Amino acid sequence: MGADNESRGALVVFEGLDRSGKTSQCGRLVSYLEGLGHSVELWRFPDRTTSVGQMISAYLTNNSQLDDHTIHLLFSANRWEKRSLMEAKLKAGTTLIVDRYSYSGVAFSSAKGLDFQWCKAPEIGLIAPDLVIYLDIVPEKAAERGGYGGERYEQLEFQRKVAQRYKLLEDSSWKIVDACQPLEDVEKQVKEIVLEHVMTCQKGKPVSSLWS
Ligand code: NYM
Repeated sequence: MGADNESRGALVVFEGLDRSGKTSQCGRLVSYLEGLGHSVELWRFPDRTTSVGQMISAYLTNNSQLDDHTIHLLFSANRWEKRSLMEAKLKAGTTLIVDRYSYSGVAFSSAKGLDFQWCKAPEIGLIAPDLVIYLDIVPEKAAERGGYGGERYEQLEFQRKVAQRYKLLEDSSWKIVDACQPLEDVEKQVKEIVLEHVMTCQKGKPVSSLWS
């Protein structure tokens, strides 16, 4: 894809509860876009490969204990350490499909009882997604899908609280897709929505910042 000033990649974020199908949908979407000849990369947060990401991973797997505020800021720092690379990729014409972003950060931490606005504050200034696909599933249905993996947060009662917090974060960049449908139906809808947004970004839609 072209890398002139007019044409840039799209920042497409997938959000949803644990076991809502984000990871499968992201993988399928990337293959589809690659097949159409787009420059595209799959990213995920937390990015466990960095040193901050390793601290987060140790926390999620119960190998370390951290204060709730501290882990919240680490999740945010993990996005900040990728911000300039993200901007460079988008400007060079690469579309980024991102499995979780700032919305997860706020939904999960505020579900623990942290102040909602406090949770949003460290995300201000990160690149705003062009599109957020929220894979909507009732927590009970998600829990039925082969069970949770045993990481921190993967409990039905907590996921119910997360779902309520997510609802408070919906904005005009969101498209809500019913994730209880068969995988193929979800995939078809996702492809249609994403293609439209990729085209809009190629036409020169400016990059904007959270949370405005
Ligand atoms: N999570 C993820 C947060 O609590 N805050 C964040 O900012 C992000 C990006 O990490 N249960 C939580 C949500 C998940 C967990 O994510 C690990 P994944 O997608 O299972 O690797």
